[in-house]
Amino acid sequence: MSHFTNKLSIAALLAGTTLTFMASAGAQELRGWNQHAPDYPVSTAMERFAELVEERTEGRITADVFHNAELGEQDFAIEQMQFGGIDFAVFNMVPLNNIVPASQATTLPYAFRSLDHMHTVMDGEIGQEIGAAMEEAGMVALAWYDSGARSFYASVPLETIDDFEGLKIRVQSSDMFVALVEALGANATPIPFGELYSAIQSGVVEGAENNWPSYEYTNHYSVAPYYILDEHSIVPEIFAVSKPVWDGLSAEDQEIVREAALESQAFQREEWAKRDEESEKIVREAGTTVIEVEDKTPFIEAMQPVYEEFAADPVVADLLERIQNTE
Ligand code: GTR
Repeated sequence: MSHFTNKLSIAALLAGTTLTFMASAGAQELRGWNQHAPDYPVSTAMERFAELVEERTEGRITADVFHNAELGEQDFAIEQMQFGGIDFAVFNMVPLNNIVPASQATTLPYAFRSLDHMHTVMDGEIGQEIGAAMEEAGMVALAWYDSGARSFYASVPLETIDDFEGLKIRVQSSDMFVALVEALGANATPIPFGELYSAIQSGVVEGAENNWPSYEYTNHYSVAPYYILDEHSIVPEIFAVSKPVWDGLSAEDQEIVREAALESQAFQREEWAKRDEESEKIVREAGTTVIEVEDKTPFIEAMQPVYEEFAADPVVADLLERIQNTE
């Protein structure tokens, strides 16, 4: 590097530092809650959102994502979001079940036929209506992330529906998921995600349910190496901004934030598809017993009581009917 360019780059560096300093001095800082490790598709997409927001507001708004549930477990984070203690987050729809009844239509077993079906529903009018219900509960829905299909796994052989009898299974805090597990003849125990590995290892529970990537990166497959692909729920995840925080943004910044969330959604879905495959491969290669379920009818039939209980709510019933009628 010549003396001249050297001097120039130092000048540029100094100018840049001053600019960054000026920008961050008056910047609004948003804190984002995230359940997962930094390389998980939800995490990298949230980081993408943060970059876009900072860039497009020219540093007026900065966004920091706290991974690995560093700001607290999911149920706590949901409460915080409702009054602005946390500014933005990505939540699974299941722990929202008890708070926003409309969310139940998206987590009822076998409500969505495929990931594509889920996308069509959530990206359309029904997704907007569910978003409006979320907003009444203090969270502005900006995008829907992927989370694959959830299936059961256990530390003991889990090969047919009969193996569920008497099994202790961890669920998220959702009355619907308690009912779903009980409909299979098992016992449900709500436990935070971060405590699940040791709960399985120490025998507090024998099983749980999740998608390939969560089953894989938490190493649950090493303590619960029987995975039965019943694929009971294709659950979307919500990218939301806390309503009090959202209301404090200018219309221009709201637009930037909304657009950034939607772009992060497209990125997340691509990353999800890749990670889903990779995780499945890792788990299978590790020697996990994976049971394919060719005919899901026994599971669908066993879960009917869940429909009777939760689709009795007229809001859920109406959403569900329209979900099922969406091509
Ligand atoms: C994951 C989801 C997390 C959390 C977790 C769980 O699939 O991405 O937000 O809900 O499941 O089971 O607690």
